Amino acid sequence: MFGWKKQKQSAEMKALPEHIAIIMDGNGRYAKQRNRPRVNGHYEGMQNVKRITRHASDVGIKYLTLYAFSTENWSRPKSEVSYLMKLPGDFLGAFLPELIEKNVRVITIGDDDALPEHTIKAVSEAVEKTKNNTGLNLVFALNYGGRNELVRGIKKIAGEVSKGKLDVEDISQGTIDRYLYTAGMPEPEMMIRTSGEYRLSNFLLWQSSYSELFFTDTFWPEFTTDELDQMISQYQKRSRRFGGLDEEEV
Ligand code: V07
Repeated sequence: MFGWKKQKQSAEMKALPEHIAIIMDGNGRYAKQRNRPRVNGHYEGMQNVKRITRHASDVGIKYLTLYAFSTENWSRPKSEVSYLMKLPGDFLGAFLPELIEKNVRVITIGDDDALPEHTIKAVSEAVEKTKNNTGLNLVFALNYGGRNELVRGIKKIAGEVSKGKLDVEDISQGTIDRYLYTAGMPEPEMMIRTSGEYRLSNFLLWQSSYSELFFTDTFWPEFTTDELDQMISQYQKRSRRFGGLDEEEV
Protein backbone atom coordinates (compact mmCIF):
# COMPACT_ATOMS: atom_id res chain seq x y z
CA MET A 1 0.00 0.00 0.00
CA PHE A 2 2.90 2.37 0.64
CA GLY A 3 5.07 3.95 -1.97
CA TRP A 4 2.83 4.10 -5.03
CA LYS A 5 2.46 7.86 -4.95
CA LYS A 6 6.20 8.33 -4.45
CA GLN A 7 7.01 5.94 -7.34
CA LYS A 8 4.60 7.66 -9.69
CA GLN A 9 6.27 11.01 -9.04
CA SER A 10 9.69 9.82 -10.21
CA ALA A 11 10.22 10.36 -13.93
CA GLU A 12 11.73 6.96 -14.86
CA MET A 13 9.04 5.02 -13.06
CA LYS A 14 5.98 4.06 -15.05
CA ALA A 15 2.50 4.36 -13.68
CA LEU A 16 0.64 1.54 -12.03
CA PRO A 17 -0.88 -0.83 -14.60
CA GLU A 18 -4.57 -0.18 -15.20
CA HIS A 19 -5.36 -3.79 -15.97
CA ILE A 20 -3.88 -7.01 -14.56
CA ALA A 21 -5.01 -10.42 -15.84
CA ILE A 22 -4.28 -13.61 -13.90
CA ILE A 23 -4.33 -17.30 -14.80
CA MET A 24 -4.92 -18.76 -11.33
CA ASP A 25 -3.23 -22.11 -11.82
CA GLY A 26 -2.02 -24.76 -9.35
CA ASN A 27 -5.05 -25.21 -7.12
CA GLY A 28 -5.21 -28.97 -7.67
CA ARG A 29 -1.47 -29.40 -7.14
CA TYR A 30 -1.64 -27.30 -3.96
CA ALA A 31 -4.24 -29.75 -2.58
CA LYS A 32 -2.40 -32.87 -3.78
CA GLN A 33 0.79 -31.74 -2.05
CA ARG A 34 -1.19 -31.66 1.20
CA ASN A 35 -3.02 -34.95 0.58
CA ARG A 36 -6.30 -33.10 0.36
CA PRO A 37 -9.06 -33.49 -2.26
CA ARG A 38 -8.67 -31.29 -5.36
CA VAL A 39 -11.76 -29.30 -4.46
CA ASN A 40 -10.00 -28.09 -1.30
CA GLY A 41 -7.45 -26.47 -3.59
CA HIS A 42 -10.26 -24.71 -5.43
CA TYR A 43 -11.72 -23.56 -2.11
CA GLU A 44 -8.37 -22.17 -0.95
CA GLY A 45 -7.95 -20.59 -4.41
CA MET A 46 -11.29 -18.85 -3.98
CA GLN A 47 -10.14 -17.50 -0.58
CA ASN A 48 -7.08 -16.09 -2.27
CA VAL A 49 -9.23 -14.33 -4.86
CA LYS A 50 -10.61 -12.31 -1.93
CA ARG A 51 -7.14 -11.33 -0.65
CA ILE A 52 -5.82 -10.37 -4.08
CA THR A 53 -9.01 -8.47 -4.95
CA ARG A 54 -8.84 -6.47 -1.70
CA HIS A 55 -5.24 -5.59 -2.45
CA ALA A 56 -5.85 -4.64 -6.09
CA SER A 57 -8.66 -2.40 -4.93
CA ASP A 58 -6.52 -0.85 -2.16
CA VAL A 59 -3.60 0.01 -4.47
CA GLY A 60 -5.85 1.49 -7.17
CA ILE A 61 -5.82 -1.08 -9.98
CA LYS A 62 -8.74 -0.35 -12.34
CA TYR A 63 -9.25 -3.83 -13.86
CA LEU A 64 -8.45 -7.25 -12.42
CA THR A 65 -9.39 -10.10 -14.78
CA LEU A 66 -9.33 -13.60 -13.34
CA TYR A 67 -9.52 -16.85 -15.32
CA ALA A 68 -12.02 -18.71 -13.14
CA PHE A 69 -13.33 -21.33 -15.59
CA SER A 70 -12.21 -22.03 -19.14
CA THR A 71 -14.18 -23.57 -21.99
CA GLU A 72 -11.81 -26.56 -21.61
CA ASN A 73 -12.63 -27.09 -17.91
CA TRP A 74 -15.91 -28.91 -18.77
CA SER A 75 -13.83 -32.02 -19.47
CA ARG A 76 -12.97 -32.38 -15.77
CA PRO A 77 -14.84 -34.94 -13.63
CA LYS A 78 -18.51 -34.04 -13.18
CA SER A 79 -18.18 -33.75 -9.41
CA GLU A 80 -15.31 -31.27 -9.74
CA VAL A 81 -17.23 -29.18 -12.30
CA SER A 82 -20.28 -29.03 -10.05
CA TYR A 83 -18.10 -27.97 -7.11
CA LEU A 84 -16.51 -25.23 -9.23
CA MET A 85 -19.95 -23.99 -10.27
CA LYS A 86 -20.83 -23.46 -6.60
CA LEU A 87 -17.82 -21.21 -5.99
CA PRO A 88 -19.23 -18.00 -7.51
CA GLY A 89 -22.26 -18.25 -5.17
CA ASP A 90 -20.07 -19.06 -2.14
CA PHE A 91 -17.67 -16.26 -2.94
CA LEU A 92 -20.39 -13.68 -3.45
CA GLY A 93 -22.44 -14.87 -0.47
CA ALA A 94 -19.48 -14.06 1.76
CA PHE A 95 -17.87 -11.19 -0.11
CA LEU A 96 -20.50 -9.18 -2.01
CA PRO A 97 -21.18 -6.74 0.87
CA GLU A 98 -17.45 -5.94 1.07
CA LEU A 99 -17.24 -5.52 -2.72
CA ILE A 100 -20.15 -3.08 -2.60
CA GLU A 101 -18.56 -1.24 0.32
CA LYS A 102 -15.28 -0.98 -1.62
CA ASN A 103 -17.04 0.40 -4.74
CA VAL A 104 -15.96 -2.67 -6.79
CA ARG A 105 -17.84 -3.47 -10.01
CA VAL A 106 -18.26 -7.16 -10.81
CA ILE A 107 -18.28 -8.12 -14.51
CA THR A 108 -18.07 -11.45 -16.31
CA ILE A 109 -16.70 -12.40 -19.70
CA GLY A 110 -17.40 -15.71 -21.41
CA ASP A 111 -20.41 -17.70 -22.50
CA ASP A 112 -22.55 -17.63 -19.38
CA ASP A 113 -25.55 -19.26 -21.11
CA ALA A 114 -23.92 -22.64 -20.58
CA LEU A 115 -23.55 -22.20 -16.80
CA PRO A 116 -25.98 -23.78 -14.33
CA GLU A 117 -28.98 -21.64 -13.39
CA HIS A 118 -27.86 -21.18 -9.74
CA THR A 119 -24.46 -19.89 -10.89
CA ILE A 120 -26.02 -17.44 -13.35
CA LYS A 121 -28.36 -16.23 -10.61
CA ALA A 122 -25.59 -15.52 -8.08
CA VAL A 123 -23.36 -13.83 -10.62
CA SER A 124 -26.04 -11.70 -12.29
CA GLU A 125 -27.21 -10.46 -8.89
CA ALA A 126 -23.66 -9.27 -8.14
CA VAL A 127 -23.28 -7.71 -11.58
CA GLU A 128 -26.59 -5.88 -11.17
CA LYS A 129 -25.89 -4.67 -7.61
CA THR A 130 -22.45 -3.33 -8.51
CA LYS A 131 -23.09 -2.00 -12.02
CA ASN A 132 -22.77 1.67 -11.03
CA ASN A 133 -19.61 1.23 -8.95
CA THR A 134 -16.59 3.19 -10.11
CA GLY A 135 -13.65 1.59 -8.29
CA LEU A 136 -11.94 -1.67 -9.25
CA ASN A 137 -13.56 -3.62 -12.11
CA LEU A 138 -13.38 -7.24 -11.00
CA VAL A 139 -13.74 -9.30 -14.17
CA PHE A 140 -14.38 -13.03 -13.90
CA ALA A 141 -13.72 -15.09 -17.01
CA LEU A 142 -16.36 -17.83 -16.68
CA ASN A 143 -16.70 -20.40 -19.44
CA TYR A 144 -14.29 -18.19 -21.33
CA GLY A 145 -12.03 -19.19 -24.22
CA GLY A 146 -10.09 -16.76 -26.39
CA ARG A 147 -10.75 -18.64 -29.63
CA ASN A 148 -14.45 -18.94 -28.84
CA GLU A 149 -14.54 -15.23 -28.13
CA LEU A 150 -13.06 -14.56 -31.57
CA VAL A 151 -15.45 -16.97 -33.32
CA ARG A 152 -18.42 -15.37 -31.58
CA GLY A 153 -17.21 -11.87 -32.49
CA ILE A 154 -16.54 -12.81 -36.11
CA LYS A 155 -20.03 -14.32 -36.42
CA LYS A 156 -21.56 -11.10 -35.12
CA ILE A 157 -19.47 -9.05 -37.53
CA ALA A 158 -20.47 -11.32 -40.44
CA GLY A 159 -24.10 -10.89 -39.41
CA GLU A 160 -23.78 -7.11 -39.55
CA VAL A 161 -22.11 -7.35 -42.96
CA SER A 162 -24.84 -9.60 -44.34
CA LYS A 163 -27.54 -7.22 -43.08
CA GLY A 164 -25.73 -4.40 -44.87
CA LYS A 165 -25.02 -2.60 -41.59
CA LEU A 166 -21.26 -2.91 -41.91
CA ASP A 167 -18.99 -2.64 -44.93
CA VAL A 168 -16.23 -5.28 -45.21
CA GLU A 169 -13.74 -2.52 -46.04
CA ASP A 170 -14.53 -0.83 -42.73
CA ILE A 171 -13.53 -3.83 -40.60
CA SER A 172 -10.50 -2.76 -38.57
CA GLN A 173 -8.77 -3.88 -35.38
CA GLY A 174 -11.05 -1.45 -33.58
CA THR A 175 -14.09 -3.22 -35.04
CA ILE A 176 -12.87 -6.54 -33.70
CA ASP A 177 -12.18 -4.97 -30.27
CA ARG A 178 -15.79 -3.84 -30.12
CA TYR A 179 -17.15 -7.34 -30.81
CA LEU A 180 -15.19 -9.08 -28.05
CA TYR A 181 -16.46 -9.67 -24.50
CA THR A 182 -13.89 -7.10 -23.38
CA ALA A 183 -15.30 -4.25 -25.52
CA GLY A 184 -14.55 -0.96 -23.81
CA MET A 185 -11.96 -2.37 -21.41
CA PRO A 186 -8.28 -1.39 -21.57
CA GLU A 187 -5.93 -4.20 -22.65
CA PRO A 188 -4.07 -5.90 -19.78
CA GLU A 189 -0.60 -4.38 -19.31
CA MET A 190 0.28 -7.38 -17.13
CA MET A 191 -0.56 -11.06 -17.57
CA ILE A 192 0.35 -13.32 -14.65
CA ARG A 193 0.34 -17.12 -14.55
CA THR A 194 0.98 -18.97 -11.31
CA SER A 195 2.20 -22.50 -10.74
CA GLY A 196 5.10 -22.86 -13.17
CA GLU A 197 3.29 -23.29 -16.50
CA TYR A 198 4.40 -21.08 -19.38
CA ARG A 199 1.35 -20.91 -21.62
CA LEU A 200 -1.60 -18.59 -22.25
CA SER A 201 -4.06 -21.51 -22.44
CA ASN A 202 -6.59 -19.65 -24.56
CA PHE A 203 -6.86 -16.67 -22.19
CA LEU A 204 -7.34 -13.17 -23.69
CA LEU A 205 -5.57 -14.11 -26.95
CA TRP A 206 -6.35 -10.91 -28.83
CA GLN A 207 -6.04 -8.61 -25.82
CA SER A 208 -2.67 -9.87 -24.57
CA SER A 209 -0.68 -9.02 -27.73
CA TYR A 210 1.38 -6.40 -25.88
CA SER A 211 0.98 -7.59 -22.29
CA GLU A 212 4.08 -8.01 -20.15
CA LEU A 213 4.12 -11.65 -19.06
CA PHE A 214 4.87 -12.77 -15.50
CA PHE A 215 5.32 -16.34 -14.32
CA THR A 216 5.86 -17.77 -10.87
CA ASP A 217 6.18 -21.29 -9.47
CA THR A 218 3.89 -20.35 -6.59
CA PHE A 219 0.56 -22.24 -6.55
CA TRP A 220 -2.42 -19.87 -6.80
CA PRO A 221 -3.71 -20.44 -3.23
CA GLU A 222 -0.28 -19.36 -1.94
CA PHE A 223 0.26 -16.39 -4.26
CA THR A 224 0.61 -13.37 -1.96
CA THR A 225 -0.02 -9.66 -2.24
CA ASP A 226 3.73 -9.20 -1.66
CA GLU A 227 4.51 -11.30 -4.73
CA LEU A 228 1.98 -9.29 -6.72
CA ASP A 229 3.60 -6.05 -5.55
CA GLN A 230 7.02 -7.34 -6.65
CA MET A 231 5.63 -8.11 -10.11
CA ILE A 232 4.04 -4.67 -10.34
CA SER A 233 7.39 -3.07 -9.40
CA GLN A 234 9.09 -5.19 -12.04
CA TYR A 235 6.51 -4.09 -14.59
CA GLN A 236 7.11 -0.45 -13.70
CA LYS A 237 10.83 -0.92 -14.42
CA ARG A 238 10.43 -2.74 -17.75
CA SER A 239 10.13 -0.69 -20.91
CA ARG A 240 7.27 -1.31 -23.27
CA ARG A 241 8.05 -0.79 -26.94
CA PHE A 242 4.93 -1.90 -28.84
CA GLY A 243 7.27 -3.06 -31.59
CA GLY A 244 8.56 0.45 -32.12
CA LEU A 245 11.11 2.58 -30.36
CA ASP A 246 10.70 3.66 -26.77
CA GLU A 247 11.74 7.07 -25.42
CA GLU A 248 15.38 6.09 -24.81
CA GLU A 249 15.92 5.19 -28.47
CA VAL A 250 14.19 8.14 -30.10
C1 V07 B 1 -13.18 -20.28 -8.84
C2 V07 B 1 -11.20 -20.22 -7.29
C3 V07 B 1 -10.02 -19.50 -7.85
C4 V07 B 1 -9.02 -20.44 -8.46
C5 V07 B 1 -9.41 -20.97 -9.81
C6 V07 B 1 -10.48 -22.03 -9.89
C7 V07 B 1 -11.47 -22.11 -8.79
C8 V07 B 1 -14.01 -17.10 -7.58
C9 V07 B 1 -15.03 -17.29 -8.49
C10 V07 B 1 -16.09 -16.34 -8.84
C11 V07 B 1 -16.62 -16.31 -10.12
C12 V07 B 1 -17.60 -15.39 -10.47
C13 V07 B 1 -18.04 -14.48 -9.53
C14 V07 B 1 -17.52 -14.50 -8.26
C15 V07 B 1 -16.56 -15.42 -7.90
C16 V07 B 1 -14.80 -18.55 -9.05
C17 V07 B 1 -15.04 -20.41 -10.36
C18 V07 B 1 -13.90 -20.97 -9.81
C19 V07 B 1 -15.81 -21.15 -11.40
F1 V07 B 1 -18.97 -13.58 -9.85
N1 V07 B 1 -13.20 -18.15 -7.57
N2 V07 B 1 -13.68 -19.06 -8.46
N3 V07 B 1 -15.49 -19.21 -9.99
N4 V07 B 1 -12.03 -20.85 -8.32
